Amino acid sequence: MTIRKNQAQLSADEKRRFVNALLALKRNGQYDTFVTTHNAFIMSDTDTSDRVGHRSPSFLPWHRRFLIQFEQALQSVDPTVALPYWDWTADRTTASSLWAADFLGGTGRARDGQVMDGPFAAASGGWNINVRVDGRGYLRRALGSGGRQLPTKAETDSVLAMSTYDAPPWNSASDGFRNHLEGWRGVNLHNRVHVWVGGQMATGVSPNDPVFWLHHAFIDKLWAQWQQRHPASPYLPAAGTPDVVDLRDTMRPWNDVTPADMLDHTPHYTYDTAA
Ligand SMILES: [Cu+2]
Repeated sequence: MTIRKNQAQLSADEKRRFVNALLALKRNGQYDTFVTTHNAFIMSDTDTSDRVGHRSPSFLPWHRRFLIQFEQALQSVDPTVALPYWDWTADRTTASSLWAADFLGGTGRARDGQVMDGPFAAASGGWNINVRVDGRGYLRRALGSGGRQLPTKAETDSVLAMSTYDAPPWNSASDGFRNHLEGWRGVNLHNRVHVWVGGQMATGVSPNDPVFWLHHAFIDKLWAQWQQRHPASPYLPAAGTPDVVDLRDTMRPWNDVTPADMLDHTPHYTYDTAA
């Protein structure tokens, strides 16, 4: 059974196995296919046309399915590995163990943003940035640059309190839980974390930084917490919405999975704490 744990609670051995599985997927080419898929959806999801992965109700079930597929790829390398999550309301500084050299490595150097330590530093030789939006082939970060702050627990709780899943026009202008969690409106949770990390994480090729998976695993956990808090609040819209994935519509690129199939995470994994 897959149990997703808080990254701060991982043992040294669990960190080592997770890192090694990431490096193995990078070597065999599978890792970059996930970056390519994510970027294709970022480029095609728009507020006024067909939208699936982002700025739409299916942001949450789409990323849940995407993470399950990635976790299964990791487990094909090492069956003991599960995706950890990063609770950025708690581990909110650059001094967090998340950014230590035995895990993800730290921020980028001032000159060019290049990450200089940890297993994903360019000098390690195992983490070329191949799927990229500019010429730079090395991992970059600028953690908290410009004095940016990660979302607080209080800000996150204010979004978890929203009882409506999503609302017309079902895009980046919507009110409701999904768009506030995604961050196009209000206190801004998910989008702000991408910007706080900086580097590739602030672009469409964000999965180039392994912290992408830990960030989205926490977003996924927040969705589960919201469901527990609002058991009578359904996924919306239910049916008949142009350009938007309704409850029982299939989602690209898989075409065999619907939001309804993704509402319950427990057949796939559980969390270390009550969700
Ligand atoms: Cu994201």
